[in-house]
Amino acid sequence: LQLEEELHLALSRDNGLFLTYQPILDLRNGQVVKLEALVRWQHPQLGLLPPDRFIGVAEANGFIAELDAWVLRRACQDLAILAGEGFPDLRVAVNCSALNLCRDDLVDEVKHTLQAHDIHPRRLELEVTENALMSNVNQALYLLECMRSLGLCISIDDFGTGYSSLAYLKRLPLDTLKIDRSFIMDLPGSHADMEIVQAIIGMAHTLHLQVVAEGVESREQLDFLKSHGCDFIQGYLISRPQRLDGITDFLRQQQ
Ligand code: G
Ligand code: G
Ligand code: MN
Ligand code: NA
Repeated sequence: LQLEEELHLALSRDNGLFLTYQPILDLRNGQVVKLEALVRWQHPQLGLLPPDRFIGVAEANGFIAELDAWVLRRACQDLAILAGEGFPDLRVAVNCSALNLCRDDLVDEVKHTLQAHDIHPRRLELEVTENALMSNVNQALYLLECMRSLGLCISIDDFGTGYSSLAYLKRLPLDTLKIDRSFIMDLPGSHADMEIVQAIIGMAHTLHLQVVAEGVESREQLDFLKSHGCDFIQGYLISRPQRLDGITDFLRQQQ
């Protein structure tokens, strides 16, 4: 079988794909307030595959909508489990492929999935990359307005690596901006990155966006980000992405 056939089978049989979650920490109170869902594929021969190995395959073969729908359903199931485990306010952010932004049934799908699992829309967030938003601003604007009226929050992901126009960024109904890991990596040694990160935080706050720094691996990075007003951090310093049971253990230890 070709990789795309195996992936489609894994998806339709719900066999082999699973979600990991990475905590996002609020720097103001030191609490984990949100998790990012990151999909993985345990392939029978190839072993554990990261999304970079198969998201593109799903996109190229016409079933990325199915894959992201699977992720959404699983994330909603897990949100219900988390509430039952004593974390009713914890939120989950899921990644949304650029291709899905063009689907006119996306809003209905999100709405129905939330309803089916009895999840408050406030607990779900969509992460969309900068380029996905900017490649069709009018479409993105319409979709985000719909999502916003459902009650979802929207993040702009991998910020700084794409080609955002500030004029558009100002118009889009976004809640959160995630600074790409590449700008965080060399903090606090790189003078250029220190300036860039400060500028992004300032700009985001001017636009009334909250800021997440991605890929935080050291205490020095945390301290720098905190002292420059960054709102949230995500990265190996806090936790690697883990399966739900690992994450619930982690959350209990944090309490
Ligand atoms: O977990 P990892 O760092 O390997 O993820 C790499 C990239 O894969 C992430 O930046 C993210 O954009 C993408 N990704 C992870 N999970 C999903 C998902 O469920 N759907 C989509 N469309 N992309 C995902
Ligand atoms: O959606 P996005 O492309 O931003 O996904 C984040 C990716 O970054 C995931 O693949 C995740 O595994 C990875 N990641 C998360 N935290 C860290 C970190 O601290 N260091 C590194 N190198 N990668 C990270
Ligand atoms: Mn992301
Ligand atoms: Na990112």
